[in-house]
Amino acid sequence: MAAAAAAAADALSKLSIDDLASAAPNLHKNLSLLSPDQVELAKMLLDLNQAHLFEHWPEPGVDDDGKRAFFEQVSRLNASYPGGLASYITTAQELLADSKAGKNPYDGFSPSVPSGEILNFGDENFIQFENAGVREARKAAFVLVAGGLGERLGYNGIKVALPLESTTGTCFLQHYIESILALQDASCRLSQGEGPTEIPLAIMTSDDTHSRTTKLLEDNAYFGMKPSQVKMMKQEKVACLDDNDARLAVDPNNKFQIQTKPHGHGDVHSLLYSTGLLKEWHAAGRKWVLFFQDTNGLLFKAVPSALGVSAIKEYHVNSLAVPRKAKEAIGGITKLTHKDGRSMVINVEYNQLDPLLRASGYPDGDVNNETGYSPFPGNINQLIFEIGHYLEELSKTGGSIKEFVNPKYKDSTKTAFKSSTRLECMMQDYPKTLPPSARVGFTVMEAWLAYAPVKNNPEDAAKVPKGNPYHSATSGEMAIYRANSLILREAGVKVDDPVQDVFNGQEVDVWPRIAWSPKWGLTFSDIKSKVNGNCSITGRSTIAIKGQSIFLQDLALDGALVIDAVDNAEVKVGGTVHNAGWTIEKVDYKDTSVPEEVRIRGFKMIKVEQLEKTYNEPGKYSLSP
Ligand code: UGB
Repeated sequence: MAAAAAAAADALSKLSIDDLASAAPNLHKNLSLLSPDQVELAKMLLDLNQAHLFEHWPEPGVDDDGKRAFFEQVSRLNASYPGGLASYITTAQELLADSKAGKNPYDGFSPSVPSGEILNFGDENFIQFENAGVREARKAAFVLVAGGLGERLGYNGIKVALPLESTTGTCFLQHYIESILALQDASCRLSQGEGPTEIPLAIMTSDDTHSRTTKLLEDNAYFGMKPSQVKMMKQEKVACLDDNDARLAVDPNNKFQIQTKPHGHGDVHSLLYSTGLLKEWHAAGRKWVLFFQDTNGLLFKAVPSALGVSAIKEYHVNSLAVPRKAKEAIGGITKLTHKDGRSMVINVEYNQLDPLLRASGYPDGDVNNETGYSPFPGNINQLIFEIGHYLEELSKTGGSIKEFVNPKYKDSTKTAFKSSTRLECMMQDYPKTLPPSARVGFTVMEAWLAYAPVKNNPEDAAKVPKGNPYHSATSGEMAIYRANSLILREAGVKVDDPVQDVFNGQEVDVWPRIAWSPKWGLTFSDIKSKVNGNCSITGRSTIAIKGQSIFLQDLALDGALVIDAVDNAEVKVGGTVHNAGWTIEKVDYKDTSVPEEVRIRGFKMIKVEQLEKTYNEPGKYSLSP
């Protein structure tokens, strides 16, 4: 202890102890508590003009544990940010100065509508891309960003644990894992030969989501994936800033902690790099990394074709996009051309697109055109990167990408903030640092097929302007039924039109409740091969298909049907199924007697009568009531 104190004092004495004693007298008095490493950190903080952090430090002997905990946190904050706290604070000072000066990050750039690959579900082109995507899939790795708390949704649990639909009750994480496993099986069947046979999944969590995500996986045997296939990466929060000089904010609830807030999903790049995972994947012969978000139940319907586009077009970066309503809260894919000739295709976040357009000769800003949509396709943050190119880039940048700061100023002098701010970063900003030679493309798909996130709470969703998507638990579930109905229609099934209804103040189309497990219908060709003859499903019907080899043949369904079969059980389902079925009962989101995951969607299923069959043994079966 005495030796450590002496070493600390010695280290500090080299940093002009007199200056320190006057700059941070309370720190100076507590020197004996610090290790040499902590002294280095203290020096750095003082160099960075952070002496205020020690102003309230009491005499040695009082709250010493708090003082030690303070330096442990500083050490973590320093280690988890590329370039350390010094780099964080310097960048913050620059960005805060730009923000105060009202500098436009897109200065010198003019926006225009980019061109990309536009896919039409079910046509020959789409099927070709799907087949190519399935072939490539075993060389892919998936990355789920799930560190966000989902404040807009206001749900108390983790979002990946929410059911994506209540017919089967499958949660998002289960659906994602089963989709990856289905892709893995299909890909290995198609391309037997050398190469990887397992598709890994990395999940980025944060302190807000880590333990609950791990528990969800462990409690459910990783939903069928090998535990070794799943890699968890936890992102750290970053320090909050109190003023334009980037002075770090003391936590209002603990004066020995720096206040921290999430840094954003852009952390995923530095984590993939610093954990060595990207290198490992590259060395194992993988070619693609696919990033996706926590609550889009339609996503995997778009994955095979989008991956096919990446492979055939040899894109280094491919962003999935959907037609976007003007001012909808998703970023717009935009071509930005600089006065000096440079250009890039990039996501412009929804709060920046409208002002950028207004400042660049579009007086009406972000408005719908004659198609009823904004001409700028909506970024849904499903990104596909070619690993070799990505790794090369990260080897240069360490995974740090362009950040931004968004302080809420007290008044127009822009000298004080309403509350502390911090630097943030977004994963889709990765292409901003790429050279012009990089092949950056995008793929547009219809929103009904590819995008139905669960982000908004019922109250806010009900206020969404008419015609714009709700992005709520209600619309997220209804979107699954609509997509499955439309896909079956395209495959030749007669599916009744939807009826309109209102749940939690949101008017939605209610299609027959059609749900299937990913291994049943991964691609359109797959689904078509499992639907034969004259099949029909009435509007009040529910069908859940769980199994790989279940074939619908001349099935007339008017009621509820649930079929569950092990992989080697081949089941032909036909004839007329008629029963009272399942009904939908309304639930109010304020009714706290109902579980939260149910009341946020505004309805529950009442299972009145169904035909339910389970096939646990391999064999050939026929179900024809
Ligand atoms: N996330 C993290 O993992 N860590 C974090 O620190 C923050 C988030 P949001 P956002 O799909 O509609 C994005 O909050 O950021 C995860 C795009 O920027 O749901 O408002 C979090 O768990 C936008 O361009 O979305 O908007 C979740 O999985 C548009 O594409 C994911 O990051 C929009 O999504 C997204 O976080 C959209």
